[in-house]
Amino acid sequence: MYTTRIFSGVKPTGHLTLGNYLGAIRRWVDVDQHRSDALFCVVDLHALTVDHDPGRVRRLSRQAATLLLAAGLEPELCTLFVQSHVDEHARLSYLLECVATDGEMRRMIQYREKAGRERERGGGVRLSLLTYPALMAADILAYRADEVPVGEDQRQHVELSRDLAVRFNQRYGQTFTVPRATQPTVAARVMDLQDPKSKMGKSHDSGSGIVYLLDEPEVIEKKFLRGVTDSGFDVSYDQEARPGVSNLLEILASCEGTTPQELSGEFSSYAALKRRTADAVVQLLKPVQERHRELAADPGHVDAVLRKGAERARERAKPTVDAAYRAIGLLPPM
Ligand code: AQP
Repeated sequence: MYTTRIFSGVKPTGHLTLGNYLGAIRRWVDVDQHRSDALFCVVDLHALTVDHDPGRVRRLSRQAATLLLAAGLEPELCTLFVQSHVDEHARLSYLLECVATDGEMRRMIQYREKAGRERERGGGVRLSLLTYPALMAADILAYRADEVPVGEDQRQHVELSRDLAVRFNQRYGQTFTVPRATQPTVAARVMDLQDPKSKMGKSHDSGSGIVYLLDEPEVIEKKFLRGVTDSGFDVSYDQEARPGVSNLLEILASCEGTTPQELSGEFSSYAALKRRTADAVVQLLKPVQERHRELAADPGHVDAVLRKGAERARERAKPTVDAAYRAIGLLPPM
């Protein structure tokens, strides 16, 4: 019986990337599922906050679940499920919208960036993009999670979840655990290989700077070898002055279990650094890709894991969400 509970998730808005893997998934597999009551979720409702194709979201949801198993999540050790299969997320989200303010939602960096992108594309901005952090807070608070292992880009949303938990507890009585974000020491923010000032993001339009977990080895090599580096020749770690090289050093350090500072002295050229990083990533992803091929051939198994996972998740979330409904002043069903 573990005393720590962990919750985290991935959005099926695109194919999973090296950023998702190094920033989040690898820790879930190697550490978190072995030391806690851990829940991992394909957060499909979040994929509806931007322009989407229904069939694609369904395919990507299944692919994300299959990849999480291929990466090494074990259904005997953790709970893997799809967000929309557990009604408690949406039920609690509304209550948290009644606790949050529109000002704090509008301050979220991800909202401002994504709303900007949607406007550039000429589309409207969905209201759900603004309220997304309330749903994300519901994802976490429904399980009374203590820890939320995420990449750096999600820290602000976890901070908001903390604020909402504290505010709810103060106003309506102790209901939620106040969660905290955890992030890896290296590769908490993997950058785009073509634009090392921007995060490697799965829903970005151009794929040439984004390494996807299912990219063929030759494609991975090509992406690294063609990646943007910085002016000058020395291979030193300086995220401000040398973002391209520093990103490669972070990725390589994460693959090899060392630090970018330690690695920086080992290279006399950018080409050598690119080559070794490409090789390290290919090796790291090889077993995941092989296992993915096997699992993709057996969708019945993945469905069974998700069905069982949703049951377990529901059992955990319902008492807390019911308690929140009572605490906030809603009459229990007669
Ligand atoms: N580049 C990254 N470096 C480190 N960690 C990352 N994560 C995402 N990108 C990086 C972490 O992976 C987990 C799942 O991410 P997500 O599915 O919530 O979102 P996303 O991959 O950032 O993609 P989006 O939101 O669909 O769109 P874009 O592409 O616009 O960002 C999280 O823990 C996240 O921190």
